[in-house]
Amino acid sequence: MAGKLSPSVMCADLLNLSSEIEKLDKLGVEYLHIDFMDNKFVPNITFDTNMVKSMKKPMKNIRRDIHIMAFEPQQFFDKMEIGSGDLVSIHLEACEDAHAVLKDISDRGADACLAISPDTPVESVVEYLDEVCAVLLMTVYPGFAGQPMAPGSMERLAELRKIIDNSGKDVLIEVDGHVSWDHCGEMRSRGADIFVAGSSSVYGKEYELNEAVKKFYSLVE
Ligand code: S6P
Ligand code: MG
Repeated sequence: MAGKLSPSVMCADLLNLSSEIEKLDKLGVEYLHIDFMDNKFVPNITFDTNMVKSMKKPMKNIRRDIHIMAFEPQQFFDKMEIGSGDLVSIHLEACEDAHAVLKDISDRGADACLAISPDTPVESVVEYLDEVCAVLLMTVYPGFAGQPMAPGSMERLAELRKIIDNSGKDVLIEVDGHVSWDHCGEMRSRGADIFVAGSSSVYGKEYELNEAVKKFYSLVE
């Protein structure tokens, strides 16, 4: 399977959100990465639940990839209208019972994904592998775009790939944080499947969006 792209909408032109989403959709990009923050689990706020819901409107084929950086994530699911077609990540560190939250996501028809922050051991995902479509490996500390990669991230990615492959489960790895032009190819060869692209790649200043997307796919084939 070729690498899939999930551009991070917090890095897009937020005053023209609808056309930004339409552009990505027309380019055939698989996912739109939507960072939702509660200003408690992480010290920042991006979109409210209503905006996360509204982002569905301009979408034809692209799918929401909702990354919830918040305590008690279940409280937001109804308002975001989570359902079929969505990929939804919740943080292991933010849930009292991550099994129950992942089940809630799956029961709504969405694809469940477990996110882990850079200080959480990769082995901690093992008991959830039956319940998820993907693991989101944070390669920066959650909360902000434009950060350097957290030390040890490449090694953690290879280790996570090994753990998943040894389990025999069909679980994808999504990488999020400084997935730069320089890093994305190596991340692909270390086993990443879905790439969150932000200010260090497709939303950098060097290329038009269509050129940037093409270049990204060529690096993660
Ligand atoms: C960070 C968030 C990420 C960022 C992404 C931005 O809390 O989860 O999804 O939006 O990392 O990309 P970059 O290339 O600026 O790191
Ligand atoms: Mg994110």
